[in-house]
Amino acid sequence: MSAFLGMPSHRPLVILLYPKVDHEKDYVYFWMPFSLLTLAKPLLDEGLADVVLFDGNQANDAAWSDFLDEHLDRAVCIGVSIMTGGGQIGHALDLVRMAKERPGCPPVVFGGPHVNVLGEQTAAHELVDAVLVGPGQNSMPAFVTALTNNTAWEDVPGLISKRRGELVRGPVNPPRTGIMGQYPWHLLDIERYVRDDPTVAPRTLNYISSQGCVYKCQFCYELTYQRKYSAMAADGLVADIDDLARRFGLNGIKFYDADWFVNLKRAAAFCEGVIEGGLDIRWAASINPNDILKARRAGIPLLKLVAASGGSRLLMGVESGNDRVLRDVVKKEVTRAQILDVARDIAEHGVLGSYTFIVGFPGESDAEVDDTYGLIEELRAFDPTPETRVHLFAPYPGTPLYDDAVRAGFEPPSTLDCWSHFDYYDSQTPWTSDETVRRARAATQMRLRPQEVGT
Ligand code: B12
Repeated sequence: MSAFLGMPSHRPLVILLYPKVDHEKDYVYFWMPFSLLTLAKPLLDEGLADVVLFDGNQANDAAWSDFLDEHLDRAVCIGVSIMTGGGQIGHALDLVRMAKERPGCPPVVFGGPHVNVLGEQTAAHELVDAVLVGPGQNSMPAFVTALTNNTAWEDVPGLISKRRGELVRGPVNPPRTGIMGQYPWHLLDIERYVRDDPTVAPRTLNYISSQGCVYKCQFCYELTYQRKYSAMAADGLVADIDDLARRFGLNGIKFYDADWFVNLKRAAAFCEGVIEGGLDIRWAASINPNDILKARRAGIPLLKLVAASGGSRLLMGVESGNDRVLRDVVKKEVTRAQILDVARDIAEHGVLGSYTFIVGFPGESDAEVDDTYGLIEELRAFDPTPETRVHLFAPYPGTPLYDDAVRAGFEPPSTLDCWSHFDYYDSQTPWTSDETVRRARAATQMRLRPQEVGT
């Protein structure tokens, strides 16, 4: 019996928790937690559980306490999503502690980007009953089934758990993700996530249409997907965006895929679908410079289609203006000259380019950093004037440059508690000077209202 006739549901309840991310000062862009929507979808679609979702970016600790009063009795587990940095791990542990202090708290399972690279270390924490490494679309339904059927956790893909002081492991959870789109929007109060984004549109919502990336940037977490890329097909994506826009009165979509343009045929078909379907939206997405070069070689008029379908902003990780750093350190597979060429092309199509850079790579010389600032100057001469944002190199666990950073003297946190307050916006590497930090901040110029900073 469902809650449909006013009767209580007899399905088990899964609590999903997205702990708060501490933003930079005045950061405005927190968005719908797709990490959890993607987990909720198969649980609901397969009728395995009812789901309630708590977003710590929208509600405080007191609200979590009320939420536990209301739901904890019925819950079979609490699923928590964590990424490294932004203080999210600290907030996760605080909220889980509050739950664990209550009688009858069900198992707490952690997943998400941090777990995907530091699963064992996370599982070792006293407040963590299990972690599920890899895409949760695969593992969460199996975990909930094991809980409700009272069967062994060891069969759950990606599982790491403690038993009598030892870590127990499930089978490998492959990095390809599968199910995406038509998310259970009713779990969120969507209106609270709509943003007036000056680079997109007054009523903009975020969206994720793919997972994984095919490039090899040596600092990037996406390498954990082992270049296995999963994406929604263009027609389903257009339909889902159309449905969202109608339901919630949206006129902007900001795609937060790692690289929205990996599949160029899909990208082109999406643009055509938006044009043919007469969707009145503006949209923004991330792109790798190589995507534009590949589209040219394939004869796909990519930027023309982007502009014609309402694409207003392209976010591109440029990383460096120095060819040695691009080639040997980042493995960006593109030269400075090619970057200037594609950026000019973007501007000529009337699309806002938003370029991000990284300074402070291990072994990077001052002259190489100067090349990056020189490139920023050149890019800012284009019309429309691009946004530029300079990040400090941050060593992310699981990436090749993390190991280089450790060899160069970076001392990583060694426990989940130590990661709790790790903040990538402060310099974390001993070779990065205050002057490097100051210069990076000064070169960050975004097209936002005063005092706002976003991505
Ligand atoms: C949106 C976003 C944000 C938002 C916050 C989230 C929000 N809701 O508002 C904002 C913009 C605030 C943000 C901030 C930061 N972010 Co961010 N962010 C993203 C982004 C672009 C999308 C996240 C998303 O929805 N992904 C889609 C979902 C489906 O993927 P997922 O989260 O990985 O979830 C899957 C699995 O991990 C797993 N899973 C996730 N949770 C759980 C939970 C359970 C229980 C289980 C079983 C499984 C599971 O299953 C999911 C489905 O497959 C990702 C990049 C990306 N495209 O993923 C980066 C990313 C998550 N961010 C990252 C980082 C590091 C940050 C920062 C901490 C640092 C920075 N410089 O950007 C900042 C902090 C800001 C600050 N200090 O000011 C990294 C995390 C790397 C890591 N090792 O943890 C990512 C992966 C970007 C990257 N490639 O480096 N971020």
